[in-house]
Amino acid sequence: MEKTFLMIKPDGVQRGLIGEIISRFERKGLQLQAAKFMILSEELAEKHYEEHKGKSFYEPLLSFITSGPVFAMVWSGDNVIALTRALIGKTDAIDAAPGTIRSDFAVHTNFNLIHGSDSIQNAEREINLYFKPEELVAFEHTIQRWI
Ligand code: IDP
Ligand code: MG
Repeated sequence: MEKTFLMIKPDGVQRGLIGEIISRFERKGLQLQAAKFMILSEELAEKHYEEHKGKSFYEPLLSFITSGPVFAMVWSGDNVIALTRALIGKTDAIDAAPGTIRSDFAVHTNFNLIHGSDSIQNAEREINLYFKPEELVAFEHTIQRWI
């Protein structure tokens, strides 16, 4: 099954939205594989956002993402990357469709609550940045046959 890396950013943690956000993925029928509550080092933040190096928002993004704890997760499911990106909504809250996480809770692009991988390659890269293979929990998610 496809896997993705999702991370509730420091604003989501500070605003008390961990439970609200995770419940949306649970109710969708996706499967949690790993989770970690942590503060990103400068080094990890740079690796995570290396594709944005040089852009105007890169430096502020690094200080923001390392400014407090994040909740990093791996989720799996059929089409989990596209499905979670759809539940998260567009980067800018103004463009995010109503009912998405960013539309429901975010106001500014730089405080958009959650990160989600955008491709299979990036998902694999990001999962490996944050988790060791043995930290992914293999188990039978018994409701899968109803989803
Ligand atoms: P995504 O999170 O929707 O995949 P990306 O384009 O990959 O969006 O950008 C990564 C993160 O960088 C965004 O989630 C947001 O926090 C920040 N960001 C992107 N564009 C801007 C911008 O124009 N202003 C401020 N922050 C931005
Ligand atoms: Mg992105």
